[in-house]
Amino acid sequence: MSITFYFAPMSTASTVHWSLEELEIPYEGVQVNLKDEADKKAKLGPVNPNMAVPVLDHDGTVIFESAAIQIYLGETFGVDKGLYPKPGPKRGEALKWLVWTNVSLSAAVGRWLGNTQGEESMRNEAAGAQARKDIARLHAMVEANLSDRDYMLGENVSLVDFHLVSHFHWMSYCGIDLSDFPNVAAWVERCSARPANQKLMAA
Ligand SMILES: N[C@@H](CCC(=O)N[C@@H](CS)C(=O)NCC(=O)O)C(=O)O
Repeated sequence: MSITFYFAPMSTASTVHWSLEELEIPYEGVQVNLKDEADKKAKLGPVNPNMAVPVLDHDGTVIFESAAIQIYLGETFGVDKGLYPKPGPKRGEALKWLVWTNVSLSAAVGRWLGNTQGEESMRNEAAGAQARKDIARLHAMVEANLSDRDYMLGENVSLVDFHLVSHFHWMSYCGIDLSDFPNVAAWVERCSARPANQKLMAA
């Protein structure tokens, strides 16, 4: 079995990096310098026409898009390790939150960044303010989900937590604070303290 993982530090790839460490499966990491077009072309060109990290190559099956990779890792390795639900209602919940993270939450943060901190000529104050409101509403969804549980799917930690908390790390880096969301703040802290994340943060 061989897994090659294409990543860049402090990027969407961090979500998958965390899961690989938690799953304790051997992989070869290929670091891509996103600021170097030649490096990107050489490393990502053959595996991702979208020219972005993360990419996972598992025995020749190449997958891009972080949510798709998490789902693949979960189904392939996570069920046996207790980090992803078996098929059934909990699996449905896992899919819901993984897709929501990318399609709703990450997209709103992208809109907010583009309209407030992006290239000056592309900024739009009203669109930025709307995106920030959307982010708060989406945070409230996570806050409510965590009101009766320690982790997104219940009492057991899962790849969903690593994926979503990694996005919260990114949002914190972008200046989005959690003072109005105590359940989220406690959960981010709980998950971040895990040895796999601590190892990656120290690397
Ligand atoms: N929706 C994609 C986003 C992938 C993405 O945009 N990755 C960024 C890093 S966060 C990237 O590699 N961008 C290419 C570049 O900066 O040249 C995913 O979740 O995997």
